[in-house]
Amino acid sequence: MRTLKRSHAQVTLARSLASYPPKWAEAAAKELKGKTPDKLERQTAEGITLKPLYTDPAKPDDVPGEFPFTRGPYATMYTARPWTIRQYAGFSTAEESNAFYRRNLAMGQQGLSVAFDLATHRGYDSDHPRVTGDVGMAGVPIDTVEDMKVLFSGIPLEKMSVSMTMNGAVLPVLAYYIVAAEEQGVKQEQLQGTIQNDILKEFMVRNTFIYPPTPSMRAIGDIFGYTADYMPKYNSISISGYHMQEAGADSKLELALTIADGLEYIKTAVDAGLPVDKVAPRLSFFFCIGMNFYMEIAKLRAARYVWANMVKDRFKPKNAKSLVLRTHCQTSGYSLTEQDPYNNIIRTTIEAMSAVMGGTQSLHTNSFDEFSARLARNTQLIIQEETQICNVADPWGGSYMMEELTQELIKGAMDIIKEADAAGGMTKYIESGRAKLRIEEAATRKQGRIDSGKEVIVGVNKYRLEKENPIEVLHVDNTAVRISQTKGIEAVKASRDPKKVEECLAKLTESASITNESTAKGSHPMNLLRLSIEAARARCTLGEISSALEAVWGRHHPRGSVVHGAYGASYDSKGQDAEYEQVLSEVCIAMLTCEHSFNSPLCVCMQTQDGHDRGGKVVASGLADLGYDVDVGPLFQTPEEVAQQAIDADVHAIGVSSLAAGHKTLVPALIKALKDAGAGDIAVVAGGVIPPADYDFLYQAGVKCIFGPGTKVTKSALDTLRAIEKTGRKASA
Ligand code: MLC
Ligand code: 5AD
Repeated sequence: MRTLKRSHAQVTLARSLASYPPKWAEAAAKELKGKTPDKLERQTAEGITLKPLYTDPAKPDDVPGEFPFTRGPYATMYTARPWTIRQYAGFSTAEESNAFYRRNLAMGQQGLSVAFDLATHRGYDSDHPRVTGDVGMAGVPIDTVEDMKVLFSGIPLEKMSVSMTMNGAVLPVLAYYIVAAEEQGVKQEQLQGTIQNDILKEFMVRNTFIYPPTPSMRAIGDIFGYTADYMPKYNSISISGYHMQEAGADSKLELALTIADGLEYIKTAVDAGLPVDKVAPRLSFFFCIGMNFYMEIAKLRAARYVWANMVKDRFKPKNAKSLVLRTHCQTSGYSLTEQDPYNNIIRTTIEAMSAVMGGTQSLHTNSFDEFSARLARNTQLIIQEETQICNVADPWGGSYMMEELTQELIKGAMDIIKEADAAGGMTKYIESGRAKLRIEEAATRKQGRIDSGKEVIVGVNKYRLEKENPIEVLHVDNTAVRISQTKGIEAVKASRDPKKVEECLAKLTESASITNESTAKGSHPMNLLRLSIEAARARCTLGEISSALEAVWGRHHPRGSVVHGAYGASYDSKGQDAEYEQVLSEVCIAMLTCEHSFNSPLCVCMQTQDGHDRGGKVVASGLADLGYDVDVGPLFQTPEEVAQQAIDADVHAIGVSSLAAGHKTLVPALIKALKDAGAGDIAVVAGGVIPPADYDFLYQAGVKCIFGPGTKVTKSALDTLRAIEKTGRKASA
């Protein structure tokens, strides 16, 4: 009987091999653990057989799961296992976020993805005075390992794959995760998941760094080393282009800079003495999927091709897994609109389709507002379970258009990567400011195209509703969260062994102080993740661990800048630009009249830990083209610091950009600080993601204008001018 059965299996395999390219059929059978790929064929209601793969007989090697992986990282792709539905979330407290995760997992979500608040990102405990407005707002606060234990309470970490979006405070956060699992009885080698750990893009776009680039890369190298040794199922990084597109990069730029970052990370690991095959198989990627439907599919295909080829050429790995680009995708937040917000459900669905057709491994879907979690999740479940989309791998392969777009992106990305190489690699390219500038130029051009109507956004610059219906948004009581976190910190501090704490922190400082030069002289630093794990066990707080490193590494302070000419250039001499010219001339006349003689009339600032600076910078650049003299404040200031800087620069107005929900605390504090310093006549205007329900509160507090998402820069320019005129503030001599 046994012989008969085997021969039947052999016959089926032979039949499969005959109907599919043999290399693919063999790889597919392996992924299916012996099952033959013909089992993946589906009969449709029409009586047609849908095959798991369609190929060009002239190109038998052009299949998913084979080098260069253009068609997908796995042979069978979703026909055997669909992507992971991994919704990104975190808010208020660890208890509330934990309850939210558990509800979602019960309803079909498949993996977790943690959003931390900005205080945690930037290495501050919740009781630190710099982060008053940020605690619990755009993510969950984690001060000690006790918070992390609550976050995952009742969630078996040996089974659940968890992504954590953490870059700046990556050492304490990963250490807390490992220790929280340990105290659940889960071993390090069982942990599966991903830490974002991608600091290079933070310096270009996301801004939640703590330390300067060089020591930040040391921390990453230590995490690579530790996870390669002890956490074989854990993805040590998620190399992100997502935030580049969110900051305004087009798909080609996003693709190129992300791959270039990835190459830089492998180089860092190899330079630190780690073999490429130890690190590369556990690098993962993260792309943004916007509304350019075909281009986004081509981008994922091109990314896999470029990565496989470049890693092969540069690092000559032996393990084929080192060449495979696996990625998470998130639908674009930037493409969503405040106006006519139900359109966002449609946008997200279309973007999710691109991500899936491009072959993503994991996906987060936004929905009509950030927190309508059920619709967002169901968008993915419907694609997975109702549409039959999962039944074919790389369905776009072989399309004339898609193949050509893929090739175009490959070529374009290679050119940009060459430019980064010529600068000496990504770290140097970023340090030169060129990478950031390229993104800011692209962002400013895009804003110009939208404001001038060349790029249509339904409900915003075309088909706009006469009247919007108000939408309820989640309100987090920031003060209550801060008080409860502070109590938690006090309780942990009261229960721990202070001597042990001191020892752990001293070891971190000592290891951080050992530089490359001292290593060359024979002094080898202890691995920083290992030391952070010991500190986590001893109940050191996140702020303490971060400060122990900051003591030697210092904090990184970026400089603000504006892009000149890109906004104005998007307006042409026909049609819409009458408005542009009018605003420009009004501002220029105001600049020339003595009464409002503007020395430095406007300061655009981003307060406390809110690092989302695309909006603020694009508006600043647009205003500069429109005749304003703009001073962009540094990131991460307290309201009092912003007030002082504005007074020192003798500005007429301050534009506050807010994206992380701190406006209700921070903007009134700024107005008070101005009044206290006798500068209450400086006009404060605000922009960014501010729910209309908060507008009255802010007007009451003294804000002169509020510019929500979708406001044309020309309008902001004119309204701000009127506000300045009303204050009657004169420039000092
Ligand atoms: C998958 N598998 C298959 C298969 N497909 N096996 C056989 N046949 C197939 N067709 C196997 C894999 O080999 C793997 O096992 C396992 O199934 C899981 O598949 P995966 O492809 O690794 O998926 P997943 O575990 O979901 O990992 C996806 C990932 C990872 C590699 C992209 O890095 C990830 O989950 N990233 C998420 C990042 C994220 O959520 N970021 C949010 C950022 S939000 P094995 O054994 O090989 O592992 C943000 C916003 C902000 O940043 O700014 O705040
Ligand atoms: N919860 C859910 N989604 C979030 N995002 C940011 N913070 C959170 C959070 N706490 C998403 C938004 C944003 C993108 C950067 O990540 O979609 O646009």
